[in-house]
Amino acid sequence: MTELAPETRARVAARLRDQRIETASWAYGNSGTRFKVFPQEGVPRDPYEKLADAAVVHRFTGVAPTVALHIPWDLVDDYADLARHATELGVRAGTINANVFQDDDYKLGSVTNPDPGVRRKAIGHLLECVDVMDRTGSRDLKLWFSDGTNYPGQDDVRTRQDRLAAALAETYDRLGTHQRMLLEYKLFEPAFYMTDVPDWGTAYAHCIALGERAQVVIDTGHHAPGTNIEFIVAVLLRAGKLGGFDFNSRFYADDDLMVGAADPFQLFRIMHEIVLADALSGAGAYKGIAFMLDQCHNIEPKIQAVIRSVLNVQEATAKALLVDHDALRAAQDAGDVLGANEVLMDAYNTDVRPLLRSVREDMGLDPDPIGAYRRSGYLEKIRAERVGGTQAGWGA
Ligand code: RM4
Ligand code: MN
Repeated sequence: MTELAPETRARVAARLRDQRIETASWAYGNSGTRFKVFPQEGVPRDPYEKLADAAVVHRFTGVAPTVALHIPWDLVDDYADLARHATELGVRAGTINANVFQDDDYKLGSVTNPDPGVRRKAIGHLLECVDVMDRTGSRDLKLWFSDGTNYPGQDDVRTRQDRLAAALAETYDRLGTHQRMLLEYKLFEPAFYMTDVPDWGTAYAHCIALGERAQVVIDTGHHAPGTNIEFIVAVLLRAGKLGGFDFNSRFYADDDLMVGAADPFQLFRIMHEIVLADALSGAGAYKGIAFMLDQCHNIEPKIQAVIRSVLNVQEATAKALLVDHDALRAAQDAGDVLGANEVLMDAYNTDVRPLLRSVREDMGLDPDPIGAYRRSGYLEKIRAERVGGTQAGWGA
């Protein structure tokens, strides 16, 4: 690699220092597939311990100060106390994720259920999540609906859209002026025939109807294979409707593997669109895009996997920041197909690890977060300490 020009290095380093990545509380708990959950030693027993693990990720990476919570998996009596605990650990509660997919009542849907009583219950939960946000100081409410049908004719598509719109409107109206609603879409699963919010277009249409503070969230695992996700990123950015990401990677369906593991090039292409639009940090033209991890570490050590994921996002971002925009635009304007592609590939093929190591040193961090974490003995400590009780998982 040719040496980076000092001004390029300084520009990229400054952006990397300012980048923020939110980790998810459920990544620290036990998880698995519908076939088996393999419990791990040292897994948190409650949201307080999840926050402690998240704080460790932040301690070693320096860029992960917030933690997304999932209600009711992270149910506590006193959210103000939980928020205080987070502050003491050096982190903060981030996005609040609603859960209207695990009660028996939701067999035929939550906010789209044919039964008005079930719809009321689901909306009640969404409103409660806004109460939680008020207490934790969270900015974003993230909504993912498992709603859908398994058989043609099972329910009326347009009526279900009406029910969804009504529920979203009631929840949106409850938000404070500083709070946002992030609407997530997913192609299929658990519904197999029709999903009520299957794609970005549907999410976008609902967000447009709701207003400015309703935004689309892109979970990278929620598309059909081969979908050009960076195109969706670009279109939503242009419309001012990209609220955030749930990062993860997938080989087949919604695999929830570590971001950047399956397809680091796709992650680079996504971050390239973000950098092009000056949307990387709140200071840019686009304020407040949430860069979140939504992953499950079923067989690998969880905290280390979250650290790895943060580093993967940083590496993709660093490469995206190295794209020479002037050269790219010149090649594009000249119709130089291969030249333009080469500009992009040059950046992608740069080894940014030395740059990131020095950025971490500048931040007073160990240049090797994974090595530092392993040497810290934290895993051995929690394995010894967290004995007894019920480990956190998807039910708790
Ligand atoms: C869903 C969706 C949500 C996440 C849950 C755990 O598939 O991606 O964002 O909160 O899973
Ligand atoms: Mn998600």
